[in-house]
Amino acid sequence: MKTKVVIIGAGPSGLLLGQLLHKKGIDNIILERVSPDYVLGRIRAGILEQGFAKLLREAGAGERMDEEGEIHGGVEIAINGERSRLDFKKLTNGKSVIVYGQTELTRDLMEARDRSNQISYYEASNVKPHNVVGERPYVSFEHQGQKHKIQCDYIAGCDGFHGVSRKTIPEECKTEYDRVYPGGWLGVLSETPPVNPELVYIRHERGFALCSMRSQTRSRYYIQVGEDEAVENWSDGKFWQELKRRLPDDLAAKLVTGPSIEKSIAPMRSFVVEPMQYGKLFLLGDAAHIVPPTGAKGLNTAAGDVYTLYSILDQVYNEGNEDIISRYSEICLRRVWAGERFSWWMSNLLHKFEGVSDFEEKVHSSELEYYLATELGQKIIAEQYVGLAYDEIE
Ligand code: RFL
Ligand code: PHB
Repeated sequence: MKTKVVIIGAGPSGLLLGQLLHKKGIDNIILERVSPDYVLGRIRAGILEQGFAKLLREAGAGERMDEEGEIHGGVEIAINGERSRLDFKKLTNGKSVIVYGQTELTRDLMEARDRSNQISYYEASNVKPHNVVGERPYVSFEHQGQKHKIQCDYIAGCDGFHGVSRKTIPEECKTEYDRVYPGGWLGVLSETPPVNPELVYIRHERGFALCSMRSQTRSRYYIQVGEDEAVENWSDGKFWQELKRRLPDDLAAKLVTGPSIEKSIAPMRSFVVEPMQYGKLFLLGDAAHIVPPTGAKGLNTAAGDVYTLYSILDQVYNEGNEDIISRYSEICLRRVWAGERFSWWMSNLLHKFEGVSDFEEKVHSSELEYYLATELGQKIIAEQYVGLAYDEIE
């Protein structure tokens, strides 16, 4: 087999890249380790920046998001029971975010791919990139008991944090920056109306909480839990009780509870690999960087990588400009580190982590109050939350 670009991984990064390249006449093949249903079963991101929404439309997969996604013009932050609203329209010159689940947009991208007749292999095992620094890169894999080999010009590693692509880069050719936070987020999805029309991020002495949603009838709530917590220890009743204790009183009184339809613990980690490119292999999304979920930046930063690689490959194939290839990592990393910094900052200010002294807790609380009390401070948070503009690639 032969194609221009082999894409490893059919998460949002791989599927979005595949569609955008296809629209520019650049053939590609996607190789995914698990089945489509397994990919769709992962309940993850919910907040899309405008840049992401634009790319999804460009990929021909934005129709349902535009119909069903909710535009949010603000977000709330509560500190020990006191609520403040960040008005995006006012603070960011009319920008907003869209509430539309990762599961839904992944489904839309899968359907767009089916319509495009580009090849995808699901349940592909032993996927392995070869010759990535040579003239003739190829990818080998197994599918339904048969061995295959695809020759290509470039390989896009969109295979998430545990994928094979990053591991292909020799240790001496990469630097990894890593920070693991103690504990994680216990999330519950339920068929209940959201407690507030907009998201509420909560700093509380018992730990962080977040009220989010997928629609007006489906809520997504999170509470920060300690390092050795397991989902099995959390009955629905115990989850709702703990959430209520962390909510401001007026929200606790309004909270509608119900059976969970999904419950999982997400770890909190900051991670970046540099560079994000090795020969003809490019890393995108979670394969190259991870953020704690607090700033809603994971998927959105992945979209920044997709935008950069797609713009570069468009210039390579459609304008004959090959020089631009070597700039991929440098262009991405500027945006990546901005997202890392924001997520790290939001996480530290909103969570209660083991090992942080009472003094530091007071300082965090005061810092957050200071930002929320001034328009300038609110602007700094709002501008980063709605997302920085993509760099022009030229
Ligand atoms: P994914 O989604 O992990 O997809 C990678 C795909 O690669 C496949 N794969 C392989 N395929 C072939 N061969 C191999 N050897 C392979 N190894 C792996 C995997 O099966 C998988 O299908 O990475 P991608 O596409 O880069 O997408 C990244 C996003 O999923 C992630 O950044 C976000 O979900 C992070 N995130 C959020 N991001 C936001 O922008 N806004 C949010 O509101 C937000 N909320 C969240 C989140 C992540 C969470 N969790 C669970 C970590 C909330 C949570 C709870
Ligand atoms: C979500 O709805 O899953 C969500 C929203 C905002 C975040 C993280 C997750 O910061």
